[in-house]
Amino acid sequence: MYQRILIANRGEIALRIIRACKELGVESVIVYSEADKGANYLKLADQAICIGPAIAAESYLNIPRIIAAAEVADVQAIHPGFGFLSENAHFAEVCRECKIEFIGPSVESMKMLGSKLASKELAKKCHVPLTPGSLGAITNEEDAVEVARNIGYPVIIKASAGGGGRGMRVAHNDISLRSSLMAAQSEAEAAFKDGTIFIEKYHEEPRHVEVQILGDKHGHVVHLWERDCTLQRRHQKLVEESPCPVIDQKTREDLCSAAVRLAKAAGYYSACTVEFIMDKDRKFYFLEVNTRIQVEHPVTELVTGLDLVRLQIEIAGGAKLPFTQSGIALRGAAIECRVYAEDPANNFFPSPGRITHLAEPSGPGVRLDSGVYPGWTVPLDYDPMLSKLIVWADTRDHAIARMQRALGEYHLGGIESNLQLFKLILNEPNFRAGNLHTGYLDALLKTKPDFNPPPPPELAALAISAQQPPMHPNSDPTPVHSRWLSQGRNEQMR
Ligand code: MV4
Repeated sequence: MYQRILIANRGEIALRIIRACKELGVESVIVYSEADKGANYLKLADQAICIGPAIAAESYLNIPRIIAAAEVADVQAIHPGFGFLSENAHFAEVCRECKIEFIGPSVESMKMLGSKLASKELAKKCHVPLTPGSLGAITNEEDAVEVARNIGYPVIIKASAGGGGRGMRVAHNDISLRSSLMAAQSEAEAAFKDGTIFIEKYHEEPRHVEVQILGDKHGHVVHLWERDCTLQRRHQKLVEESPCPVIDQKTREDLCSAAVRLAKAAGYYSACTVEFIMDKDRKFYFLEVNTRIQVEHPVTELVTGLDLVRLQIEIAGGAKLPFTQSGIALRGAAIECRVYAEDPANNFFPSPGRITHLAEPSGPGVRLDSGVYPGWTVPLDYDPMLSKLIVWADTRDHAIARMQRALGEYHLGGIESNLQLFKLILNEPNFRAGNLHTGYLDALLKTKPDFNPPPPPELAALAISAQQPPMHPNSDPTPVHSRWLSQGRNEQMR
């Protein structure tokens, strides 16, 4: 096992990794930016090194500074967490050149799975169900129209290098397809320095279901069952759960074994997530692979009893998986709510500032992964996620009751948060019935006056409706405020 590792991240995931290190008897070195100098988790690490100013490009995304810290502290490995450098194959390559282990997959699997087209090609080879579409890049309008007519409208244009919904456009006919193509291409070129695009049949009102995978460096790959992450808003997940409440055991086994086939074919080691879309007929279609530990990993930890971060560190050090597939049980139900410092009553605008009061939930089956404390000032510079409240119970109904109880114990003062929104969601008959799709929350909020900001007086005077147009993946999914924070968004950041 390593003597010492460096954690190249911040907030609750940094603390999560420090905790895994302590349990492993590994020393932890945490890096931090000037914005995080007062963070409480810094004291829990064995060493803390300031790597630069608040702006992520000069701290958490700055490869030379992170490598310099790793060399000064003489660590053997770096855990990147999620967001920031976690899916940056160049960073993994630099680590390799510096003889520092990157706690994650190989550079080669990161590069391959980072391309949606390459991963779709691999998925096809191993008989993982794919959405009908152009198998390969679309390079001209005529090919696009031919593919679209063959698969039938509506279609979706996606960037091969994109992720988390960025750069997607929906077209309902030849005209809108033709007019969207160029824009999609140049957007992708600008955002990812890769203008490669492809076309797929567009699924309306799907569910988002993903499979947790673990592989070791000896060729063993297992799944840790699935998570349902359908409840989201503008590609920001809000509630995740395991198991998916609407699939039978046969569908579950098919889904999970498809994900294992793909990870095996990619020669994958460490943790990854294979994402699928599920349509109304409960048929699933491969979307993409996330080659990092995800925000919602605790949901899987609670239903399997495993420690994913510990396993990532052990696998990086060359350990064999300590179990086989038949030893991984799926027990009970777990739900996670992501608590953000943002105001649902004001268009989910970030609400940074000082936390003046904090009461945290606890008790049976409750886990709180939090990066904040009373007196902490939530910086504007990064993703405004404060904590994750995760509960486990023997059944989904009991887990919902437990989450409601825990939410009732949770109080945050001094800043706005989305805690009240979760209370509303957990009371909704459709949520309780597991009756969800990716547009569910937007549709629900439109029916709740408390969650629709009143129009500013000058607009009200002009009688402009406060109602928003329906959200389509072709409109810019990034809320205005997070475009200001472009470099700092966790998870979605690449
Ligand atoms: C789709 C889709 C419908 N049809 N692909 C969004 C994130 C990116 N990973 C893929 N996404 C989608 N791909 C086809 N062929 C709808 C979405 C989508 C979505 C997917 C998962 C979770 C939330 C979503 C919200 C809007 C659109």
